[in-house]
Amino acid sequence: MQHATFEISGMSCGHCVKAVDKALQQAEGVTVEQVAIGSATVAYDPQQTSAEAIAAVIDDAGYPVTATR
Ligand SMILES: [Cu+2]
Repeated sequence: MQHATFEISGMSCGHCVKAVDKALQQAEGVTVEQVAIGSATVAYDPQQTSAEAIAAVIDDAGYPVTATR
């Protein structure tokens, strides 16, 4: 498993945290480690997904990813 942390804009409350968490939980190959306002940290299987694909999942949930590390 690899790890990635995403900095996310547009998150302002617990609802946003839940929305991002839910989107990540549904993404294949992703284990959510922590979601907070403005960031998310996950572990992922590089055979099933990539940091870019996970960032796209967060974007699609309505919260633009501003940085990945
Ligand atoms: Cu919110």
